[in-house]
Amino acid sequence: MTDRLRATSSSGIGCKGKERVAAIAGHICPIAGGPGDREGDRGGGGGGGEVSRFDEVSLLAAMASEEVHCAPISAWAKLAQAPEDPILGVTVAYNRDPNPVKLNLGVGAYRTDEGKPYVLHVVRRAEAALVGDRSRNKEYLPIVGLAAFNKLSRALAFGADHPAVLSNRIATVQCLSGTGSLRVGAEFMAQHYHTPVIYVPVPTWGNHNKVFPKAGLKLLTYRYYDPATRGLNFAGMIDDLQAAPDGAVILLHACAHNPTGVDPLPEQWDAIRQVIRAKRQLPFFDSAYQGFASGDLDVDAYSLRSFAADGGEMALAQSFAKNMGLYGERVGALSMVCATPEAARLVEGQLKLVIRPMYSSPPLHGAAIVATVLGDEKLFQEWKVELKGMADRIIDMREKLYQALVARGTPGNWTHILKQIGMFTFTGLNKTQVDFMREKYHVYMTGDGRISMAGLSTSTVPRLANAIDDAVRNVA
Ligand code: KET
Repeated sequence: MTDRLRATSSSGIGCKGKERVAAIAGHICPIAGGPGDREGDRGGGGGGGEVSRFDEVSLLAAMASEEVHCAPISAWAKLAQAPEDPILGVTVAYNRDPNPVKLNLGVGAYRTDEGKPYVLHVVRRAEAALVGDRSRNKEYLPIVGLAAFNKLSRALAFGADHPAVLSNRIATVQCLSGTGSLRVGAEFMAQHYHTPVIYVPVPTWGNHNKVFPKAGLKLLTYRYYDPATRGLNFAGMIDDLQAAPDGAVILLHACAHNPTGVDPLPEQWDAIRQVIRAKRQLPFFDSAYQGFASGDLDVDAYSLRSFAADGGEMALAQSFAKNMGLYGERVGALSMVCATPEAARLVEGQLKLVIRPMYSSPPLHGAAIVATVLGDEKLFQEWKVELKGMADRIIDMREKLYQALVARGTPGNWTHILKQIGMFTFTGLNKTQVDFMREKYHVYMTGDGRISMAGLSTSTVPRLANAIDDAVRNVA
């Protein structure tokens, strides 16, 4: 009997048609040459093989006509119900809500003032050029991704003339957006770094708490946000970094800290850097918002560049989801800044060993868009204008929401809406108030009281202000 037939007949175990299957299988075996007829098994050109395949088809047809009933017991029946993701699950709940005035301020995704998703003009133009270029093909990228994309991404983060860039001390690999870059970096560190422990700020982007332990790093925290001042707990942060072990990995948000919108000032960054360097810790930057915080790519790269300038080693996970609006294209890069070009070469080799068995090589289209925009001086300048336009619209929404709350006399101090930076406002609203706003006003935000300012528009500000006002006055 062929292996395939054996598999087919055994799949009927516990079913009504089992005997029938066995009878048919038994009838076929002699025709197929019987057990052990390997030539017939392979159907390798011999007449036996041909007959076997023919009868296999008859067998399947017979089984189908026999009404084989399997008991409806799933291998997965005992699985626990998985919770929705705290951020992406907000969109799931929003999509289920039939109310036409519903408002999604959960996920950090930019919307126009008409509340519509926005595809940047430079992206459309780059795509048109790519589609029109008949010399392009769809071959696999190398494991490390598109070379031009890696070079340009590195230059965007660190500056094209940065000594680390010019001396080939940075290993850059294209990854699946920011999350994929974090994960590949973390997997690499878990395997090869001498102190596989990572410290993340409290609070931090929720997925950090999952990505790093999944990759095998031990997750610990340092103080960051002070709810009393709604600002940075600078002293607490410095103390905790001092107390962390020498060599530990320290996760830092390059700019526009998510979810708090609170960033260290340049002089605070310098002090943070001195502690980290003195303790030979390894800074791992997450840069998901370059250009979104201030509207200026260079200003937002201050932290990265100051760490790179002192010659120490560091890691960077870079995302083009927000600043080029390429969310679903999954474009990002992991850069490992190393002490020597030789170390960078070794790191790149090992990163390839992480990537190949995970997803083999990254996708082409989004990286080609980024490389086209960054590599063309005219498109690059236009991108900067569009980026500034997006950042300015968010800043305008901060002003409008603040004014709307002041106009309503909403109890509390709301100046943090103006002071916080980037896509999000960390409102200070509690979970009960968040749930109340969802129930009564169909306003959706994350359970920690974070709202995506980029999802707000001139016409929806009054609705949000009414909801906040009601929640603050009437829900404890
Ligand atoms: N880092 C940070 C700090 C971050 O806010 C996000 C996304 C990412 C990385 C990952 O982005 P990617 O799309 O993998 O490049 N944050 C928003 C979306 C999400 O949660 O996935 C958010 O906080 O709403």
